[in-house]
Amino acid sequence: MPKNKFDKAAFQAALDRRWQHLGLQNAQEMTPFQWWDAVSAAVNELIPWQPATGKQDRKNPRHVNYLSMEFLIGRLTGNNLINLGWFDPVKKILDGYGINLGDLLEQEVDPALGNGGLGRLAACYMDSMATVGQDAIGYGLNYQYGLFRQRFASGEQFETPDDWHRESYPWFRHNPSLTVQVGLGGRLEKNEQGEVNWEPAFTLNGEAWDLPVVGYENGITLPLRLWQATHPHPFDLSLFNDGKFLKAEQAGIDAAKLTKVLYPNDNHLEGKQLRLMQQYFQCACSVADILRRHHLAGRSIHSLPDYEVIQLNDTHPTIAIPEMLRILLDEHQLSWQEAWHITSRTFAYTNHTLMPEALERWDEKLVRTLLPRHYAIIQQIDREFKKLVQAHWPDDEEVWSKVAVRYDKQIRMANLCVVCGFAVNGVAALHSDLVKTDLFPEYFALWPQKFHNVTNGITPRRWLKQCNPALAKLIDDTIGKGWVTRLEKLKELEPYAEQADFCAQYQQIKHDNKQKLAAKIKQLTDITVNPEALFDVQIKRLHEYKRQHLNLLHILSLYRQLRSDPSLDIVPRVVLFGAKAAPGYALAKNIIYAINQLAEKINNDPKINDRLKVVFLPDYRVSVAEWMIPAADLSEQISTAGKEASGTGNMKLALNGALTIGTLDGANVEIAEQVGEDHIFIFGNTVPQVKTLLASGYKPAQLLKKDKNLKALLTELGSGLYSNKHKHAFDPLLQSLQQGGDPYLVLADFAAYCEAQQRVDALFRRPEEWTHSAVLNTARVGFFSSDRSVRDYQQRIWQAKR
Ligand code: 26Q
Repeated sequence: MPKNKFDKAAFQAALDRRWQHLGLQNAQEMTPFQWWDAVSAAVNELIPWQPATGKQDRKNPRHVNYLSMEFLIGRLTGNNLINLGWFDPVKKILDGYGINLGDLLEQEVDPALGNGGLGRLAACYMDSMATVGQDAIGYGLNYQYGLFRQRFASGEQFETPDDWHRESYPWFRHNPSLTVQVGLGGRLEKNEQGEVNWEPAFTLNGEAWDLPVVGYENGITLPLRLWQATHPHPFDLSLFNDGKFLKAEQAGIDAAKLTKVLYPNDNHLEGKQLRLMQQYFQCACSVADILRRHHLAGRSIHSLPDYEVIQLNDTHPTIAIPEMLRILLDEHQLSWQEAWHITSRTFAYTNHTLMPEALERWDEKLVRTLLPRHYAIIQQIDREFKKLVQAHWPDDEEVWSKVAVRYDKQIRMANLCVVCGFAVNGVAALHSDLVKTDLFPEYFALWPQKFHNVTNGITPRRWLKQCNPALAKLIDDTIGKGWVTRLEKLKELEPYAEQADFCAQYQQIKHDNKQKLAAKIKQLTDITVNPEALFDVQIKRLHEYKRQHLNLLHILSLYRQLRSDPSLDIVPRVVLFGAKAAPGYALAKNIIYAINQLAEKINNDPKINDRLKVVFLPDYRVSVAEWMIPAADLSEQISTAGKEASGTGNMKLALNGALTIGTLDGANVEIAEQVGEDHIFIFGNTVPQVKTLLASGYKPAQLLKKDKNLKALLTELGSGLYSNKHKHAFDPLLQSLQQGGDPYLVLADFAAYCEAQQRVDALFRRPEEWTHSAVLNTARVGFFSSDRSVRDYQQRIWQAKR
């Protein structure tokens, strides 16, 4: 039973106030967008904004502060209605006005306050913390522009700003009493007592804008607090009086710049000053807010780690650590030992990547200029830590060069996290092992007990109940509704995989979902696809390590086979892509261009008929994922082994009954364990094989000499056939695979990938067997619920004995 009773009269009154406020005569005069706005605002008014328990108890003593530069929450209205248990009553009221709730929900612009996996994970974890009753708050930034919008022109990606209109988003609550002041720049001064004093050059305001995170039918709502930068004064009167007019006004303009735009990089760092300023702003506001709440509860600063844990979503909010030390040292006047004791028991760090180019390092000079006090504190951390390293590895410069926090005039944020935090975790079993053995072996030798694994998860509310209502209903009718909060209950579906009647219904739902997606594809791209075909889906950020170009080579290979043998019997396929490339990532953009050009050729080749279609859906985002995932037959998870920390799209697709074609990378390994090797298509070099290949001097040229077919594919790509005779159109892509040494082993895995695709083709011809496997996928991936991940965090990290 829903714990939030729906008050029909109160909802009706709140709704009426909305159209009255617009100066209309009645509700019917509202536009579809105004309807969405009115319903959302009305519901927001009625949500009891209560924390999980309101109080901390012995069983659940630590409050979680989830710090992340990204929260990719997706549309909120439908999700909140479902979690409140109000979807059906609201639908009924709207039916009375002739308004379709489903259509109304399509009016919402996705709040795209994240890039990809890491941001979406933060959103799933907020949903799960609210649902399992973990008291928590999410801290992030309220960007004016979310991740850029993508469109294609002549096959190329173009970006436009994503103004999602945060100023009129109906789910926000702004609380001016929580405004925080944040200093930046300036210098350190010593006072008469010899104490250091930081005199910032300027100060900004951080305003708190809260979004409700509604637990599933349990009466709990947690805040997601997004900080927005504003200027404390319209302009600086003292500068104005000094005659520095322009400078006086500049301060106000600059302040708002800070939370203007989300950096569009994913698994790649950009050492820009503005990014560091964003990070510090987010951390300073959040730490101040955590301490404000702690003091308000009347607790001693020394008890902070008993009540609060700060979970860092990757290294992006690392500067919160020296910020905490600074406040304890300079404002609370604690000794270094006391401040360290508190801080080092409060912070925990989640690592999301092993790739060196993605590990954050900041120029010492930049940190010193922007944050002189923090720089001095980091120096001291490094000095203290050096004593420990010296004791373990006396005079070993090689070890020090790896574990130092400051080295080569750079500050290494991951090292800072490991040295200062009480816990470090990877995001899938394989990844967490590699964190210990490859990334941080010395730290692991020093502190083995700090290292953990928490395999990622996804919320079944959004990624099954909301996006695939027909399948959710079939499951409800078969095993009851308990799965929504106990996803491991899906196991009870296993026997139904043997029942023809259930499988027929399951298959019909997949078919209907494919038909709906086909209609969307037609509407968005004007391409007609056949819902009977195999829907082969790769959706994720565009990155070389994710190897969308491996998929591309397979498509090209199929196309050549179909051309040379027009009667070739292959299973009809629609290959679907969704991906954004970082605007500065030329090679990734070239891969998009190549896929689009190839698609254009294949889709318009009359000889191919309906046997192969390629569709790159533009502007991939959470709402597009919600259309694509329920309609997928095949899930492409084909990263170079060892590179994808976990992946979470792999979990969403398997849950919705897509079979995975994938490498033994990230969480694919655990998915294969859960679903069983007969129900997944595993291929390619494993982590040890990848290491051996790269160490033994892998040369793509040698491989191409032997594999004439593969060579012919590359030659055809460079022939101008797909690029209006421009032979150099795909040079970046072709060069990286050849002269560039093929660093992600695309060519090395190509043959195995094609062989696995043939296994896919063979199984899809046997629809009963395919559906049997699909049902078993749904039944066996309950482990990947983010509710389970959150409980793992509780047991291993947040509530573990200290
Ligand atoms: C860093 C510095 C400056 C600018 C941008 C960044 C930046 C931003 C975003 C660096 C990395 C990211 C995002 C990383 C990410 O999404 N990682 C993914 O996290 C998922 C959740 O754990 C995993 O499933 C994926 O495997 C991992 O790639």
